[in-house]
Amino acid sequence: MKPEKGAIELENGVFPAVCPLDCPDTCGLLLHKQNGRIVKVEGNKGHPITAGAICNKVRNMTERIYHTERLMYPLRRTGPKGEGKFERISWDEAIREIADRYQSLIREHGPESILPYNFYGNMGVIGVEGMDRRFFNRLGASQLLRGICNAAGTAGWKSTMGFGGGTSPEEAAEAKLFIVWGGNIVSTSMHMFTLIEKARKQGAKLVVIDVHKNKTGERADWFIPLYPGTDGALALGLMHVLFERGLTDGAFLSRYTTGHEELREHVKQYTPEVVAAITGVPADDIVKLALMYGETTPAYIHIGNGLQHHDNGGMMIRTIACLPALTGQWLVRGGGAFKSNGAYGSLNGEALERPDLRANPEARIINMSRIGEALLTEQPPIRSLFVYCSNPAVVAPDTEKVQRGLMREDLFTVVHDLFMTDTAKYADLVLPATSSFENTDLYASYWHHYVQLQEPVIAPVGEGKSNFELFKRLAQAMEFTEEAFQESEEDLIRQALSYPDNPYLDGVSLERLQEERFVKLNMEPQRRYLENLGTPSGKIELFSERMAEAGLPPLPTYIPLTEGYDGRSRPGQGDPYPLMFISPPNQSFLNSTFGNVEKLKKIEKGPILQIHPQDARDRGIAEGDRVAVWNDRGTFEAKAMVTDRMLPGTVVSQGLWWGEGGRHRSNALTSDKPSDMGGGATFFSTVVDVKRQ
Ligand SMILES: Nc1nc2c(c(=O)[nH]1)N[C@H]1C(S)=C(S)[C@@H](COP(=O)(O)OP(=O)(O)OC[C@H]3O[C@@H](n4cnc5c(=O)[nH]c(N)nc54)[C@H](O)[C@@H]3O)O[C@H]1N2
Ligand SMILES: Nc1nc2c(c(=O)[nH]1)N[C@H]1C(S)=C(S)[C@@H](COP(=O)(O)OP(=O)(O)OC[C@H]3O[C@@H](n4cnc5c(=O)[nH]c(N)nc54)[C@H](O)[C@@H]3O)O[C@H]1N2
Ligand code: SF4
Ligand SMILES: [Mo]
Repeated sequence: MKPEKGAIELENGVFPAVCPLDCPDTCGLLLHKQNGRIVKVEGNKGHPITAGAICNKVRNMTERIYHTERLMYPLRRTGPKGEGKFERISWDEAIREIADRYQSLIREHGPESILPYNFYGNMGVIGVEGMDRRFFNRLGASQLLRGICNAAGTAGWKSTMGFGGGTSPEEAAEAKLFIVWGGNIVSTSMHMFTLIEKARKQGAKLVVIDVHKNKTGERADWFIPLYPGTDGALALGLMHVLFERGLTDGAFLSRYTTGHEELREHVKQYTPEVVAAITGVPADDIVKLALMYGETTPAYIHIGNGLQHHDNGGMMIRTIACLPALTGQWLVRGGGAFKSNGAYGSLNGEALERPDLRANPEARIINMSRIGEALLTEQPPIRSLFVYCSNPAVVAPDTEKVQRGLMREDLFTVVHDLFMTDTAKYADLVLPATSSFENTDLYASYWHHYVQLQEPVIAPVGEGKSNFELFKRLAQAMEFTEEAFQESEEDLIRQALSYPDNPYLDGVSLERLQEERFVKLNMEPQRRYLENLGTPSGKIELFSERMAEAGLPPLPTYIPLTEGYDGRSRPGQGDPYPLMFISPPNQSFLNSTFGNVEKLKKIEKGPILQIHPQDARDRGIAEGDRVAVWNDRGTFEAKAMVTDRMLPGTVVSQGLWWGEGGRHRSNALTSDKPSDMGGGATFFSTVVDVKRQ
């Protein structure tokens, strides 16, 4: 479909758009406009991968865009922090106040007293990796380590594979065996599930390995439950059987990997019996799965986010990433693995973010997953926080600590969002943001290979401003005169796409995006994929010197969780809290986004705690009881669902709920301890107990 020129001025029509949410699918959309308002959001059938199907969340996007509680103008706090009392002010006043406060903070305490805090509430790169980054670089603010989502897994994957990309969806569709490992793709990447369903019609099989039978597990040919954080041991057990049964590809191992002889010796200890005792997966099933994996080709592994949110998450993903190399599946079309395909579409970050504008490149780095701790203890103190595209009072680990940090009277907090989120309630200034359909921006998927452009379809709602416009105005107020602050969205898009270091971007241009809407990356270089890996040896590193240098075992190794149990120390035997608490996303929200849309909240039926009949019985808990889940960090309230979807000892609650005085924040319980690699968050390595309320 060709772009409609000036969609924003047209009262009626159907206009192309992109889903802005942090979801691998990055669907192509069509927006139906009547009398100047979007009345319907549907999938764009022209998109080669998403092909017109979209999730229920985004079908209901108008409920969010035209929500009665959408912020309409800037606000200044009038009541105590957290209470939510504000007065209307003008944009000029808001911008002036920020600039004045920043100038005096910089004078008195230096620019590192200011910290930006953002994530991917909107995936548009111009808004979250563009003018905003330029502004904070030029300011010299403290730097943010954005590791809350996938840092551990990325580090683990890269230690084995070097390059941050794996099997393409078009190829994965041809697999005969799909292993979805620690992910819930029915809810979180629905088009991947559609590809699997098509392949199953041709006889392919789906195995799901998870700590609870999620919606994907329900639909699997074989669901394998295991104890949290033990997947590394399971993968090593599979390797043990693959070597023992002669199911490894010696030619592949010799040519493309380091350390396969050492690995063969090393995995002798991980017998099915040893691994069964660690994981809770019966020894026979371990052998059966290994044979299935070793004898089916193409075999594809889809690695979800669940694994890397453990304190041994980097190593678990490093270990699983070794499996396709053992069987040579990387050379089979449709085989291999996926953790993220983000690296294929990587843009020119230096041109976008302009680190050269920073006078203090050594400015301190604050880990976003430890924001509570940082606000409470960092020295010299963080004196100002600028939050955008994120809701840390709900999504960050240890929210009780985050809340205490945000309550600090001497902290000057600005929040830019579409809604009065739990975080915004603690702000001194709250600024209204536009939705992505009101902006120009560029979107690349971290799963498929199509780049897309969003052009504004409706005028800004209320006095909302895009991130781009906001930071451009702030730069003016701070009297930043560099050319970088004069440029337009189109300028930044051109700069982002001009990146000779990434051959996959060859031929993708703004003009083509305007003309064609979906522009495929140039996947030609993928043919040389294995010759070109970014590890120190250039090979798949089964043995990694870098791991050893970092003080970790150089060969993939099972490392038990430090918070939680590993099968040897069963719940109730030594741990102060006997249950492991897993809090993955639900289907109807996108992280905390949509957590204020009544229609979607109803579908999810409120915060629910899934608890095993045995654990429920021990505590006198029955179906539907109100329960409190607690540990030293805090309490989370939910309704009990008694179910045997998990092994005893694991409880699960899906969805990042907010509002209602924070009673339903699952992150009240989670630890802000960083993961073993990459400084990632460890949400799922959490022990708790449960009682009836
Ligand atoms: N509907 C919806 N879609 C989303 C999101 C959303 O919030 N809602 N969020 C988006 C984002 S930001 C991301 S990062 C992705 C995440 O999407 P996925 O990659 O699918 O990951 P999660 O949904 O976090 O699923 C984690 C799964 O891991 C399981 N798990 C936890 N611990 C372990 C373990 O030790 N071993 C194993 N084998 N399994 C374990 C959990 O039970 C859960 O089923 O989804 C994106 N898409
Ligand atoms: N317990 C637990 N916690 C988790 C997870 C989990 O599985 N379990 N998952 C983690 C993961 S994987 C992730 S990625 C994080 C995600 O955490 P966040 O990145 O904080 O994601 P959201 O909760 O969706 O919050 C995004 C906010 O951005 C706002 N927003 C949207 N568009 C714009 C815009 O254009 N401009 C501005 N200024 N604001 C905008 C939205 O209104 C919303 O309030 O959560 C993490 N937290
Ligand atoms: S959230 Fe994911 S599945 Fe839903 S429309 Fe957006 S990209 Fe598509
Ligand atoms: Mo994420």
